[in-house]
Amino acid sequence: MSTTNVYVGLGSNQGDREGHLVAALEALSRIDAVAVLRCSSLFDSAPVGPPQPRYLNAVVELECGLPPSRLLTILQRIEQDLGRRREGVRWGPRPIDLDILLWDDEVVAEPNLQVPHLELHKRRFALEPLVELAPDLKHPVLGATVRELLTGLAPQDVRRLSANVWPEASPLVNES
Ligand code: PH2
Ligand code: MG
Ligand code: MG
Repeated sequence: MSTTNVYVGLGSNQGDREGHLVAALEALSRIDAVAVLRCSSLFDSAPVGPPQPRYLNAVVELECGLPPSRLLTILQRIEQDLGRRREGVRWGPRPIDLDILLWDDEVVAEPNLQVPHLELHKRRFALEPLVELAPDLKHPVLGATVRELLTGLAPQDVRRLSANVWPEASPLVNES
């Protein structure tokens, strides 16, 4: 089976934020044909979008043997299982959000999925954790590395937090 390194952004700003991120991580590690390779630290971040509570954000690196559309469907299922309802406001509050940020150095353009994530280069809450894992990874559309994208970004209120339950020091967890 050929596999791809995939970076998934996790966010939560409702309920037990860290609990939701940990539950999502556990669900990711149970997917057949997916192995969780590494986790970033946790970052507490001011909300981008309408007024709402602060987010907890992180990024995980997966080794994935599935096509992008299949992984997307599974991520949406995990979001639902963790209480996410889709009818909310755009960029509104959510117990869990799982976004495919990068799919190796590939561009994915499908009706319901664009990778790299269209907002990635504007979002410090996604780039900071991503830089921890893969600073030299190139954005396949913009050509800059993840570290360069972060350096060029205006300040945003994003603070690294120490974790309680989240596996702080990657490499981590059980591969499935
Ligand atoms: N996600 C959003 C909208 N705004 N703001 C922060 N700080 N973190 C997020 O994960 C986030 C957001 C929609 O996906
Ligand atoms: Mg999102
Ligand atoms: Mg999303």
